[in-house]
Amino acid sequence: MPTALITGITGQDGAYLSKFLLQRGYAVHGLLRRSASADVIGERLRWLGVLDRVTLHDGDLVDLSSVLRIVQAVQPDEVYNLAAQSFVHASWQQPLLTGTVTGLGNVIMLEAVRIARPQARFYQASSSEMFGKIQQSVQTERTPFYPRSPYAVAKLYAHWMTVNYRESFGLYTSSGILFNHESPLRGIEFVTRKITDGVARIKLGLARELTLGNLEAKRDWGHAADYVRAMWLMLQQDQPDDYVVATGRSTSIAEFCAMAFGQVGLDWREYVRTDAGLLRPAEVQVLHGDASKARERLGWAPSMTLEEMVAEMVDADLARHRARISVVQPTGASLRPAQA
Ligand code: NDP
Ligand code: GDR
Repeated sequence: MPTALITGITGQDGAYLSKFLLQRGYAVHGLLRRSASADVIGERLRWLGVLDRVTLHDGDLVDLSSVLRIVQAVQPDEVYNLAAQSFVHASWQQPLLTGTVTGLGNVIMLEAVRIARPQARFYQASSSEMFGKIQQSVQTERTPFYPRSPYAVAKLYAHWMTVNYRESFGLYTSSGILFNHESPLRGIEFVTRKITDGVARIKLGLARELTLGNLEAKRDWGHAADYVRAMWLMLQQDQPDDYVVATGRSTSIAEFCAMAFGQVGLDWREYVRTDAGLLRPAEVQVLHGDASKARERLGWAPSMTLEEMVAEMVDADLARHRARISVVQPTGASLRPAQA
């Protein structure tokens, strides 16, 4: 039975990847950082029905001793480094933490693998944010990077360290340059989930409006379940390499709003307000990926359309709020809108 170790197992991608690997007969282990809210930390894994099928190990990505001990004990065949401070907006308020976890954390993981399990195959969660102020209208593995946030700068450091460990030490390290991918398990601070949650609350009479920032920004959005498959495919190749993973379709926040509100028969323009306080100090205005290399070499293609994903996310948020209404008064704190 192959063994995988996932950092960031409690996040969106960690949960979907766990389910994917379990279905393929893997023993799945994950790094779990200590939280005062331990009772809710496994919610995504529970939602996918896999919480009791993964083995969680206490540790923190920025604590080499804990990571090293876990790699030594688990002896993984594959390591997926998904842990990060992943919210771009927060990275201007917490640049040092973001640099430490999102940047240096990757090298801590690489070191643990180099010392304790050098034959393991290593996946790094790189990001389309590294393209930032885009240098080519459609981005591929050969497009020059121009990061626009402390988050993207940290990811770029981690990306090049992953390449460097491959070239310096001959480790099997691959980096997936993944464009935005969403799902019903997306954190509520990210714009897609904030919108689908807002749609559900407005539809059910729990809120009157939704406040957003830049409506003109465009993203290339796919579904997380499709993108974790690409991560796994990368580690099944004979040689490690870097791959862009994207749908090739770029959509604005305003267009996403139109789709999500349209899903419940509402006109988004009647409900969406903008607040300059939600604009970013330096914005990534548009991202549009070309995943030809992943398609040709990995045989990867997305299986779900944006319309299908939006419908799934809106339906899931409607179901969540309906379930809460049945047990909580609508004025309860748990129903307050996200402020991200
Ligand atoms: P999430 O924000 O949902 O998950 C992040 C995970 O990292 C959580 O499990 C979190 O734990 C964990 N984590 C954060 N800090 C630490 C730490 N110090 N030690 C151990 N674990 C930690 O991210 P996603 O699942 O969306 O993304 C996965 C990875 O892919 C991230 O690295 C992200 O930057 C990257 N990425 C994501 C894209 C996307 O569109 N989703 C696109 C491109 C790259 P906890 O639950 O305790 O907070
Ligand atoms: P992003 O995702 O920064 O692309 O990073 P996010 O959903 O936060 O923002 C996407 C775009 O929407 C605009 N926007 C808003 N964003 C948020 N969060 N809240 C709002 O109210 C709002 N209004 C408009 C933003 O300005 C931006 O242009 C995600 C993360 O998953 C990263 O970890 C990952 O690396 C990249 O995707 C690829």
